[in-house]
Amino acid sequence: MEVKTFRANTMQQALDLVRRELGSSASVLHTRELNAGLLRRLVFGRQVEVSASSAVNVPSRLPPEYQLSAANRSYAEPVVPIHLEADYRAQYRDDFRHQVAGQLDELHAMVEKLCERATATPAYDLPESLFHVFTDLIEAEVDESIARALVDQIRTRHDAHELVDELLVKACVAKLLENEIKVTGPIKTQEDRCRVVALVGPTGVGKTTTIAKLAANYRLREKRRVGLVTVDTYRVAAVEQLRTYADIIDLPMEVVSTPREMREAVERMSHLELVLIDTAGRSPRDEVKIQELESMLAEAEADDVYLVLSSTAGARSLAATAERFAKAGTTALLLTKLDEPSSLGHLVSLVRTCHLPISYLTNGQTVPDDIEVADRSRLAYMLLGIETEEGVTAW
Ligand SMILES: Nc1nc2c(ncn2[C@@H]2O[C@H](COP(=O)(O)OP(=O)(O)OP(=O)(O)O)[C@@H](O)[C@H]2O)c(=O)[nH]1
Ligand SMILES: [Mg+2]
Repeated sequence: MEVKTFRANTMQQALDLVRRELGSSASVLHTRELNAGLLRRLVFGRQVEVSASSAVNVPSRLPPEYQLSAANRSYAEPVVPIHLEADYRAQYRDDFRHQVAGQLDELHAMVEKLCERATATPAYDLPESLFHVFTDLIEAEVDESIARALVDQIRTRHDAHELVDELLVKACVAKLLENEIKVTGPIKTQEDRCRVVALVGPTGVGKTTTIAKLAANYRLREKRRVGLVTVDTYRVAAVEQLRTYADIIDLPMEVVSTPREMREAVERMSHLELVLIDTAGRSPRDEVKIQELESMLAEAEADDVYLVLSSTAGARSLAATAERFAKAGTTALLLTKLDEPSSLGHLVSLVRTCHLPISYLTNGQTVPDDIEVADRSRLAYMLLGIETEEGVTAW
């Protein structure tokens, strides 16, 4: 039995081909629509395929008015798809609805993507490498207006031929950010003077763990005389947490609960080179407690008050927290948990707008290893999500 396949843009055209080649007594055995998906249809156009044979005589599955031999048909007459035979109509309707719903979903996703791209794309033409850097910054969650400002600066400062190499462009962007970052360097201890450093901040950001890291490094690696003071009497377990570290590292430790006790404790430790003060986590919205903190640290005559901020917080919350804790007399930022978020771009606005320099960065729970002195260049690369070949700076 010879079966022939015909393809055309419409069912009408396909049936015309069948009629022309095999005659109007031919039997249509099978029909299908090609390029059913929206994308394929957009790219390749609509196509239908009809398989027919003049050698068999199967009962027609078409309603009488649509049969190939229908005498009253003219070629110009619109042909309803062959699927529309009576017993297939319900099935066809369901399939059609399903298909349309799928196509609408596809279309919706495409429109959304286009809109996203339109908002993420600067309204002007960027050289390709600069454009890639721009989209990488957005992906690293750098605020869009900052990303624009950075690429704009690069564009105005460099000729087009200098902007061909993407790595070079990234290095330029990192350099721009680096110039805006302020750091304190490590805590500077002196043999004949006691330096007092306090850590303050919201709850659970890693203050006590960071105190332990600093204490262990200054005591064990730098061989400094270190003491600990905690004003954390708010949480029972908090004192025990610090005492455990003090015992392991073999450090003197005092627990205080009033400004007077604080002054006395620091005086007793004045023969040491470094006194680290741990404080209870405070809500940034609790102005009274933050004010209390300030009075306590004033009695300690703290040289440095590090505001500990977790990089897991959002950009706006970080900025608000930095502002509210300013009342406690903060002198620098200490960023923790850099190992947790998948990108750190949200910290860019904080380091650019906060007037405080950055002291240390912590990147894990391990005491004493997961801490490093903040370095402007390394921090710029980290925040922008640019890979570097150097490993983590050792203490
Ligand atoms: N992933 C990660 N976890 C950290 C880091 N630093 C501290 N942590 C963890 O964060 C949790 C809270 O740490 P703490 O040092 O108790 O935080 P805190 O700020 O003293 O908390 P409060 O005293 O309750 O305000 C602990 O599970 C730490 O192990 C860090 O750099 N990375
Ligand atoms: Mg604590």
